[in-house]
Amino acid sequence: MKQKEVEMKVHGMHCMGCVNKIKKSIQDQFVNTEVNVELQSGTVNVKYPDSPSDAPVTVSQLKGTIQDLGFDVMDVQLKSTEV
Ligand SMILES: [Cu+2]
Repeated sequence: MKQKEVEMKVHGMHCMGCVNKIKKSIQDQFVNTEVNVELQSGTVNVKYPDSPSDAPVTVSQLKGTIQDLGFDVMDVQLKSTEV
């Protein structure tokens, strides 16, 4: 199965409250995603299946979701992996 992985540098996260807010918001909107947030480095990592049958997740949507919560997205990396 193909999987896509988006890694973003996010500025403005200060505590676990911020972390959970981002996690919950992404997972509420995109059902098949796995979200990992590292507070120390400000890294948000999102993994999702790269299959046409699932509702597509786009990088700009992910970015928008985080920005709508009031955080800055500085750097975005998109990777494709086989799992
Ligand atoms: Cu916080």
